[in-house]
Amino acid sequence: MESEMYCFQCQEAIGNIACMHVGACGKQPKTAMLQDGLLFVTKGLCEVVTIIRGQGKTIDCRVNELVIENLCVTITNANFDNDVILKSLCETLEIKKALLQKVDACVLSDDALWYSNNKEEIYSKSKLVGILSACNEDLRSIRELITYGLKGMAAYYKQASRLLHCSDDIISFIQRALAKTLDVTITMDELLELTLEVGRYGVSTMSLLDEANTKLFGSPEMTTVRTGVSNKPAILVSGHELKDLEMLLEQTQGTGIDVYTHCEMLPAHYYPKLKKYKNLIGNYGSAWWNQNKEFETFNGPILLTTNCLVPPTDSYKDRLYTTGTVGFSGCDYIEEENHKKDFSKLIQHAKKLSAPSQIEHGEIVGGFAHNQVIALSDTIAKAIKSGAIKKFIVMAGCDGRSKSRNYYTDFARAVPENSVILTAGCAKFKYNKLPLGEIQGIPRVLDAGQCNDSYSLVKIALTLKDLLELDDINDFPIVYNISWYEQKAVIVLLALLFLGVKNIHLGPTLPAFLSPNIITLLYDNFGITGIQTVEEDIKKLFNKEKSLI
Ligand code: FSO
Ligand code: SF4
Repeated sequence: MESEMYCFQCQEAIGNIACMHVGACGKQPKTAMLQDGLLFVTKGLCEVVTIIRGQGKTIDCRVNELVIENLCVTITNANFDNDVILKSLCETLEIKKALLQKVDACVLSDDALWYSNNKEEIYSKSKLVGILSACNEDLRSIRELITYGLKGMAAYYKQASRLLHCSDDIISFIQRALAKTLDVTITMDELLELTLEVGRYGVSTMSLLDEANTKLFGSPEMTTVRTGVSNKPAILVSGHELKDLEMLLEQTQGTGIDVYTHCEMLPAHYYPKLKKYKNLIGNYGSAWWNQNKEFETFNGPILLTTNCLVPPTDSYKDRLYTTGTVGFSGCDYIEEENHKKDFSKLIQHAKKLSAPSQIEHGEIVGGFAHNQVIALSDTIAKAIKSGAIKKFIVMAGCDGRSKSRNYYTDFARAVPENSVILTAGCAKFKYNKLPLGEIQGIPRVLDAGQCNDSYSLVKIALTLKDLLELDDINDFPIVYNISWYEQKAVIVLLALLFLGVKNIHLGPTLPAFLSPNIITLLYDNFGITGIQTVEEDIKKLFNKEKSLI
């Protein structure tokens, strides 16, 4: 049967090949087609913009914003609303057409020049420009690796820019790099060089977001978060946008409505300026893929600020609100005007609904971003020197619905008792409620925060390496067993490669978009491998003892 779509950008690509008839995420062929079209016209826009910049002219803010938004809209589990995607596609074409008037004589690709304002023509073009339009498997693979890394970078950049931390350097790089993916003359070596450059800019973007978050909300600190519920009606917030949560907390104060976090919003509790809100009660539930179950029992309105959105069931669809680049046809959308969002609709809605049903009762401890861990570095260094801590293992990344991900729960249980797990991202929900204990007062699972806070983990490793007077990050007793799901994990991976981290174990499967030759290349150059059984991987990662002092 001929495929109706072709998407392999996330770990759930069916059969670890591609989603060809409907996405495992629920994406329909028409949405996939429109997303392909949106990416195509965005790349064309980036070629035009890059030439205009090269000719010494400035680019309007809306153009820069649009490129970032378009990339975010195509991220896994972000936007399922065809009308929204088509609208962005048409706006991009119009902006590109206007900008073409500004270009001094030069050669542009057919892709950059393509224009139509006819819906049927736009659909036909979108059908032709999907992933399979590039015929060389290895070039396609590396181009997609770059594109997905840029999508992840755009997501983090968007968060930072909402906190008024912007960078022309990052924006122009994203545009330049996207434009290069259209260049049919580019060589494999040039693409590999570009891949590492994406990693370099990934580090800058995560650092920018870290600076934005800590400036606005303070440095994360060790915090205990409740997982039970109160008896008041409440709103649940998911996704990564701390700014949305802050606005909602401000607006719900004194209304009798409580606020809970879900999945990647859990780390909000670690920030001093957010945890001071008395109506921020606790965390409800676990990782994104459990939302059909957990949103149903929450009983109140839910706000999705970024991916990961699972198509809602009818039982709570009328309680689901989206904002930012998230969208689902039939769900209310909260607009932003003059940097403000009005959540009164959710608050009024919450008042009519009952309190959340209790699904668990306990605590989660987190807040171990770089400043908190560095404040504990003397205690940690003593524990390392005394031999109480032998090794650190980074288990950052994403969670997901595949059963094979139970590997990470079993692996966390099997990690030797003299080792500490460093985590960030929604991967932690596989083991953050296990009683894994402490070493000399240091919890054995140190959660730095959201997936972008993987940046903190690198900073922690570098600080401890210096403290132990080691020359190379790879001499520090740290190993990596990372679980990936979508494109933000791709930028985290490329950032780690740029920083010189070697021998990363990546699972639960290696990306479907990597061709066999590119997998070999990543193994030869960086030692990246897939996972095997818990027993084999524990043996591999913990039996090669490195001298600590
Ligand atoms: Fe998870 Fe989803 Fe943060 Fe991702 S909620 S999977 S890598 O969007 O962004 O870790
Ligand atoms: Fe499939 Fe992932 Fe693409 Fe969704 S985003 S269609 S699950 S590969």
